[in-house]
Amino acid sequence: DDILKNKAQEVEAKKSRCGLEEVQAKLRAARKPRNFYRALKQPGISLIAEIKRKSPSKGEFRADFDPHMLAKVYSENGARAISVLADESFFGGGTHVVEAVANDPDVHLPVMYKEFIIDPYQIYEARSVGADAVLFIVRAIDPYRLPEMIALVHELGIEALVECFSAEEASLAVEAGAKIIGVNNRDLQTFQVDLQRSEEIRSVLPGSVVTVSESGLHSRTDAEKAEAIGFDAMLVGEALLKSKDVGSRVREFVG
Ligand code: IGP
Repeated sequence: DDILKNKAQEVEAKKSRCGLEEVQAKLRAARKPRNFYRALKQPGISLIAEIKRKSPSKGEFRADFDPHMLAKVYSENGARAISVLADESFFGGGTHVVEAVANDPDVHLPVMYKEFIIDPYQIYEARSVGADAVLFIVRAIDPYRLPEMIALVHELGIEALVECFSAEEASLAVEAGAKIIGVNNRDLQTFQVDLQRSEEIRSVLPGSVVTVSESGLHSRTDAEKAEAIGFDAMLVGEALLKSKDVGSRVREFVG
């Protein structure tokens, strides 16, 4: 809740610095979208590898944090998409970080703009820096606005990963037009990871949606569990970011 209040202020400040028209003009010059949906739908569980400097529960992940190096290593070792934190206050990211990764000549994977999105302005902003997908947290968005937010994302030629914490939220997301649904294994209030809950939520989702298991995955065994439950993809941050040899850790997850 604090995060969202903070975010609303941040968005207002951004709008007054750089109006919607300006963002839309920049958007027209952005690179062409890469297909995030297709990237996840390939055979075998797909890895979305995450780039974040820190998190509220874990602090800084590595002393030599370098988004370019991470993106390059993720790409070269079999990740199928990259998630980059746009949030600065809590995760040490930034829109400019997403922009750098999305336009990095060494990176050809689809890039997701990971942010607490509460306003359509942020969707235009994401596309204007070259993002191929955005994250929506169902809990953070008014339910009646979710369909229009998802429709806007699709109109811009990109995808939305819609994150849920319960079967009710997941059904709401499907009804709102979500094609890709993420189940967060970590409760954002208690920071507890519960794969059982994810399995229950996965079981109520229709086969037509692409599903992503998010947070708290630490080994190939976890990846295989997620795959066995029926997830098409997994979103992994900490386990990769904390590793000395990031490349071999990525290969381990990819299997
Ligand atoms: C990655 P982990 O435990 O592998 O670092 O988790 C990702 O799922 C997590 O960063 C995340 C997140 C979020 C962060 C999932 N949903 C929403 C911020 C906001």
